[in-house]
Amino acid sequence: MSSIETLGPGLLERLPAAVRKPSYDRAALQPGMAHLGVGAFHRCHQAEYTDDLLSHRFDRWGIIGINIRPPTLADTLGRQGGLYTRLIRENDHVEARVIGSIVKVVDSQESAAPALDVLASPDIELVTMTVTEKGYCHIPSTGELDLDHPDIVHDLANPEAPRSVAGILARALEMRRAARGGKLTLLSCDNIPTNGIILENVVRSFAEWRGDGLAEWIAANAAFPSAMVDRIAPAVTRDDLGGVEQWFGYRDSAVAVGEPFRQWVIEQKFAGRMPRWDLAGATFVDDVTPFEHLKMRVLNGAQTTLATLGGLAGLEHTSDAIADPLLSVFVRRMLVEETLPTLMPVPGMEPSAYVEQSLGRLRNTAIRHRNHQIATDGSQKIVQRLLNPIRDRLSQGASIGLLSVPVAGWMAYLILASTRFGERWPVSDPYAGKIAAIADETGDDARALASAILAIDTIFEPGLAANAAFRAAVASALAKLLSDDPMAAVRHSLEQNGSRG
Ligand code: CS2
Repeated sequence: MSSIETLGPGLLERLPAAVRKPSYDRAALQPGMAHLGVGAFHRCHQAEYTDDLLSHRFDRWGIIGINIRPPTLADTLGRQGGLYTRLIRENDHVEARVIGSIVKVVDSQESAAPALDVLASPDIELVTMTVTEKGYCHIPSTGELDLDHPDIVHDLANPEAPRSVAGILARALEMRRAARGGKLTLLSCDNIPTNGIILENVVRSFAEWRGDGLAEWIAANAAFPSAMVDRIAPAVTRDDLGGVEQWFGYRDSAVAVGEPFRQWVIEQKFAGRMPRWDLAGATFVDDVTPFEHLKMRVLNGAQTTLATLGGLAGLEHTSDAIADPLLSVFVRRMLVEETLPTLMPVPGMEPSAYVEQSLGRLRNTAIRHRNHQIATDGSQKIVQRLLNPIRDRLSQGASIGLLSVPVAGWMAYLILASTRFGERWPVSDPYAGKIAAIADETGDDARALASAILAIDTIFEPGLAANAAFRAAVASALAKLLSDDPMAAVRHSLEQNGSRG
């Protein structure tokens, strides 16, 4: 192997001119916050905003990055002193920058103890997290803590050695109370609706169960703001790592790649001191809801639609799916005709311009976002992306013929992964086993399959599942999606739901 140098503090002063480096005194940076879930998204989003803020106004806001699930961090970010290259890519354009805001990483996959040490420390005033939708162990249709979840069952029995995010945070807060520690803001950066409320729900449920006034102490000493976060940052590939080596001549095993667009809207509800991310382009508001609906229903709704339908059509990436003329027409019409009318006014944003901007972002061919990656954990995503707008449409007495197709697409995607339907692809979704069992028992009658899946009330709220128009639209689309010509479902729905604009 060649003797290419690896990125680390020693290389900072010798980086090629094309790579921007932190403009503040990184060696002087002290930790003030912790982040749970140091994946590609965190490295392209919160850590970059923090890096921007530090160059603007240096303060004690270094990040301690913690992973409580794989992958481990010690051999990648850890070995590089927390430094990594963040690439912004758009078609042929590449912009590189080394981000310095992560000062330390902690692996806590085997036991919660290392994470708890950090979270309970008085230096830490804020905990941010990207732990994926399913990381909250909540019931998607209600937002309540899922008391049957194996990690929750475990943590309720072993509260001092927790495994779940909720269990770890409740324990950390308990340790802070015992140490007479300071107040803590806990900021979820995951794509679940009212993410602050859900986080607060799951932590409070734990604390109430623990008793001894912990829930009251948390209510007085912690804050759980909601936030809308946005930047497309797919899982990093070998090519991305190779690119840095080839273009810039050093090795970096913690590269992150994102698109140019980024947005962060944060509810102004803090327990104490907060990083002034508003100076770095984030927005602090009183109510995140309109922003969150816009983003989850338009951008994320389009992604899930293209991922499931594109996946069924054998297309690999979002950009391949949106380059398909039929899927491109479908997704725009679905958003404009059915999704937009469900949105509340968003200060400073024109919804149809937002749709065009979002579709433009999805066409970026340099962002290799795999349809299978986006389809992962679809059961945790479809409520906020598709089912909530469908529910709103039904309550307005309006059509849902287009939005129902990707719901059937999600069903077909998991059904076709079952043994009975030929294990078309490997899937990862907490409901994959349940849907495979339904497929095995029910066989290939689409109406019966749709009916059995719609009966899962932790995903489909019973009022919605009982709606005749919704049931018929899903069953009809599902029959076609399971046939040899899955795109017939898309063509048919476009014909049936004549354009009104
Ligand atoms: C994607 C999101 O994988 C997924 O579910 O839809 O990660 C999406 O790229 C981000 O929410 C964009 O901000």
